[in-house]
Amino acid sequence: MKQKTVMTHFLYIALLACSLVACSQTKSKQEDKTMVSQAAPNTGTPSFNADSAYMYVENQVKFGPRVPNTTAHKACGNYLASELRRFGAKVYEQEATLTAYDNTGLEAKNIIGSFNPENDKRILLFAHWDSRPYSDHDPDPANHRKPIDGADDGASGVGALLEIARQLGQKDPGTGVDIIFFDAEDYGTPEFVDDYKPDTWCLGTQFWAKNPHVPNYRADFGILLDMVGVKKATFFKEVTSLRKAPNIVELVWSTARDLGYGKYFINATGGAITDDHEYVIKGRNIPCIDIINYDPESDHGFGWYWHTQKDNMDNIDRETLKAVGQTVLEVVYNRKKK
Ligand code: AHN
Ligand code: ZN
Repeated sequence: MKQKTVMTHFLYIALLACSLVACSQTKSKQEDKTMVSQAAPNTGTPSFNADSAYMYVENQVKFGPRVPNTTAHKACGNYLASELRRFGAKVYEQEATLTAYDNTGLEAKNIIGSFNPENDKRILLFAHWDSRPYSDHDPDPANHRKPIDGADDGASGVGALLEIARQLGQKDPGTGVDIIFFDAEDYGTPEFVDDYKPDTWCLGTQFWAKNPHVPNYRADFGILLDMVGVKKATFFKEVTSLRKAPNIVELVWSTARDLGYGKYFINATGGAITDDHEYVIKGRNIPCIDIINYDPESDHGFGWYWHTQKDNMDNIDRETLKAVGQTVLEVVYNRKKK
């Protein structure tokens, strides 16, 4: 802050000197101030490429369901780490055997890509990359034990973040950014086995919160992208996010509105959702929000396709990916203003 003030004064003095020495016309203080503020980096946000994000979603789905302990899961995990590396991130692959609700040992991998790793001002962006081994909300009970494509539930958040990572590699955002793809979020107790058990979900996040990839990991705030790719998605202000990070909710929703994405980012409260952000908040004391497609009309709060065989590429829409991706990019590149 202090440094910024000094810099601003320096610029101001330089501009003033320039206008007095080099130019014959005298400039008022007001004009010089305007010039300084025009030089501020608020127009430098790159354009989020929705075609590119769509391709990253599609590429994940093409592996098949990314269920832990399958070859599709392993291959996709390697793909995600290599993409982050290609974009210039410092990549950590955190492997662990995590215990599922039914005692299955899950060979899980959290994938972390750090940009500007030495900067202690940091933003954490995250999504889960695994897909659910069950379709326990499918209208046809014969499908309940089938894994889902997880085009929206899993691949969409990761696809948007890969495009953000690509942009970060091309233009320095001037802040530290960590992108984490968490594993084993969606292996929670299926409805045909037992009632809802929160701690059987988000296993990768729970592990990372206790064992961060760097000791004493800190970020100023975090943003979770969960189910951010379907046509006509609606993002309501989620209750835990509002309680724990109200200023980040306001920042993100007002940024979206200013960019013209108000039809996606609804100015109303949604439900309280147990999701990866909750464990990052609790475990690391980092204020986090969840951008998640929420349907107040449905009985479970999520989209009609949620945890069914219909969560596939047919529902993925570039315009929704753009709304979310551009909004998050704007927040990252404009953080000096806030
Ligand atoms: C529940 O299952 C209620 N938690 C929402 C987290 C989730 C599951 N996100 C995607 N799949
Ligand atoms: Zn899910």
